[in-house]
Amino acid sequence: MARVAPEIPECPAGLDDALIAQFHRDGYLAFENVLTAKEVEDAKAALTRVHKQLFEDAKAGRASVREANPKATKNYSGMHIHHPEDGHSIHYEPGLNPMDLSQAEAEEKFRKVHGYEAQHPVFQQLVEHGRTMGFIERVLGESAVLKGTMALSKPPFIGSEKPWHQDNAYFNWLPLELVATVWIALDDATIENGCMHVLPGMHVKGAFKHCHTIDCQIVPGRLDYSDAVPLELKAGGAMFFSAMLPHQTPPNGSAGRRRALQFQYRGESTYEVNKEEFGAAFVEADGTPASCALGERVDG
Ligand SMILES: O=C(O)CCC(=O)C(=O)O
Repeated sequence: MARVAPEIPECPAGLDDALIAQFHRDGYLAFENVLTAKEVEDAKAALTRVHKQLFEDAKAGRASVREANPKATKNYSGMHIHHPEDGHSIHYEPGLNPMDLSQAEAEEKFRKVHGYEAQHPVFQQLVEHGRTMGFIERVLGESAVLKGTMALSKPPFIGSEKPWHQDNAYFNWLPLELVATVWIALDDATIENGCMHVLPGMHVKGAFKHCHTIDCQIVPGRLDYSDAVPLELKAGGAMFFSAMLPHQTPPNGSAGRRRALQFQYRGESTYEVNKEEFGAAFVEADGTPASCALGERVDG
């Protein structure tokens, strides 16, 4: 795997035709200073606030604390706190019970917060920001609809790997090309602490079969990862990528946290289909079903 991270350009005021063409060629764009230092600090404080509220709701019995499904793969085997009314949730690293920890300790050990956009005005603004949704609308070529939000954290030393995958493998919206994600670094993201890695240009090669190993991931041996590019971003830097682009993040081997916000969007002309219909569209060149919903369990 290539280990040299390219220099990332400053965020432009807008995306011109050359940058749009670059997105379609490479499957992604990455810029530094997409968010200001203040926007990053506000987002980190809002994330702490959302975690604290849900943690306190769980302590008071207003939110449910759930063990993972015993059949879950490693990356989904940690405990969850789930809000019963709007469904936003926190998912922790495996092997710990957040209720045994202080709020601050638990916050340091979460792995994902899902569906938080309505929980804080800072997030309500960020998901509609000209440099998040605005840029996505430029690369999709039409108005965008927010599909989902995640906050992704890799706790120091235990933050786990997110294996190679295509985001569309998890979804069910068509056409496949009209779904894209913004990933925003809230801490400096480095190779050591688990920055994004991508395979430039591979978004045009169609779907790759996914299976369930430690996560829902591209079947080992399907792709050559020697051309993978690590995208180190300073806090406030962001990448915009096609839901067809294979990407991955390594474990956090450092003593610091690696937090990121991820907003997933679909073009307004996209339409939702059921698992079977999506399974028939998200296939490899020879028709092999490739989505997570149709992926088998492969222990490895
Ligand atoms: O932030 C990360 O570690 C990886 C996020 C990601 O690729 C995903 O959740 O689809």
